[in-house]
Amino acid sequence: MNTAPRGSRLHIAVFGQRNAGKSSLINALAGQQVSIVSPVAGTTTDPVEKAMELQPIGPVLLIDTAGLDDSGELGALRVEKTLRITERCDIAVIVAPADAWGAAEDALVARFQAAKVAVIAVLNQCDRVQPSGAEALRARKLPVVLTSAVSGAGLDLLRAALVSAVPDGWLDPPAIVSDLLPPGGLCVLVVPIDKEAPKGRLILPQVQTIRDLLDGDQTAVVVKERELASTLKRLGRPPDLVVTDSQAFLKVCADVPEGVPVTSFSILFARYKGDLDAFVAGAQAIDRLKPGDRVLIAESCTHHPIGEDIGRVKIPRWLVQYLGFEVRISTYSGHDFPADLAEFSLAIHCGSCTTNRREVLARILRCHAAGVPITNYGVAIAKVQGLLERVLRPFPGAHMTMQTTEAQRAAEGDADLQRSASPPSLSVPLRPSVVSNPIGVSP
Ligand SMILES: Nc1nc2c(ncn2[C@@H]2O[C@H](COP(=O)(O)OP(=O)(O)O)[C@@H](O)[C@H]2O)c(=O)[nH]1
Ligand code: SF4
Ligand SMILES: [Mg+2]
Repeated sequence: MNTAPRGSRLHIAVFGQRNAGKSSLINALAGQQVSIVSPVAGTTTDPVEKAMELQPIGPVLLIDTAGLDDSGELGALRVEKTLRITERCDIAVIVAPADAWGAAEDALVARFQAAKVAVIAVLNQCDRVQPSGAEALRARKLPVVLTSAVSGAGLDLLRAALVSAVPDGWLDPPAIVSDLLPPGGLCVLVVPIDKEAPKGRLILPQVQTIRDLLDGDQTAVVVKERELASTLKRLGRPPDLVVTDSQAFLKVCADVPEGVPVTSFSILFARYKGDLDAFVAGAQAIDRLKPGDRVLIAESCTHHPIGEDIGRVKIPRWLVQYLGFEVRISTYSGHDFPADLAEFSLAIHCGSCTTNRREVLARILRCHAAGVPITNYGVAIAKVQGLLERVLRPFPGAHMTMQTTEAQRAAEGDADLQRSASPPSLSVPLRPSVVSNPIGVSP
């Protein structure tokens, strides 16, 4: 991806006074020495640009700038050069030492807001100084992140804030399904029509999947689960892929020959709306839950729960059946995601059919920042039904994540046995990624 042209990269520029820690933050974000860090004020003179892949956003251009308090004739020229970047940056990160946000930073915010550039306020050096002024900035609707470029604290939250600030259209999702089939491929879609299905129509993820297949010049055959076996016989050749509603996994996996790839709408949308890898790693953390642990069930909308609601009834029930003990479930709906995530041992997110990829990615990063594994409904259902391996086969990367986490778990299990100790606490390798679709819930 480093071959992406500069113009098609998201431009993220870091501004602030000299010695605020701009270069240190850029280096910490990039994970490498992009810019020279020094206590000598004015070390960064001309803007330094680094084209890189910043997960989960993709190709970005990080721009480090000279301090805006540079003095003298040369300093004035540098300031002018720095300010010219205003015209071409997509996100402005304004950095100040955590106790020193002042009028100069406010003036910068005003400048970027007038230019309709997204702004993030960073109070840096939190390891050294007590932060002040964060609430006042938040009250002005500015995203504020507390960081230490030295210890790395707050960097995940800064990444989450960057994802939230990404302008529409930048986080282009991958294809829904068409890239998993050869040209002219044949896909069978299994759509249960039960009492939870909306009257007279299909739900959005099903419609979007059909449309994606048509856009890919592929063939979609849509059946209910009861007609699946007879339809497979009549097709004349095995389909390239079978996609089912997660709630029909068990029957569909039994009816489809072992050699035919199977997955679910939820898993397709886990990839499309976010990061399938992260959700797989998160689902594996179900095996680490202990009695009484707190599990967050997060829904993106405040739909009216009907019947055996998936988030409130079915998933909690399946989870307890799988674990063999009770956990404490808290459900959050809509845009309020809990501020304090640290009390949870796992988050299970809904399919997010009504929200965008950006929000889901930001939530994943916030969970990761708090050390909380996150998965989603579809991946969690496959996990507790023992079908994760089969439904991940079409996704080699996510399949490998599953195998790696299982091997780690097995190694930990061996160590536990040897020590005869209690199970280890959560330590799932978390990589940024994300979501799925509504299962039995109409969007
Ligand atoms: N303690 C502490 N020092 C920092 C932090 N960020 C930067 N520094 C130090 O502050 C000085 C200036 O940092 P630099 O990144 O060059 O600042 P810039 O002028 O804004 O680019 C260097 O000595 C850094 O090591 C931080 O978060 N904590
Ligand atoms: S999957 Fe869709 S309908 Fe269900 S809670 Fe999430 S956003 Fe709402
Ligand atoms: Mg610098």
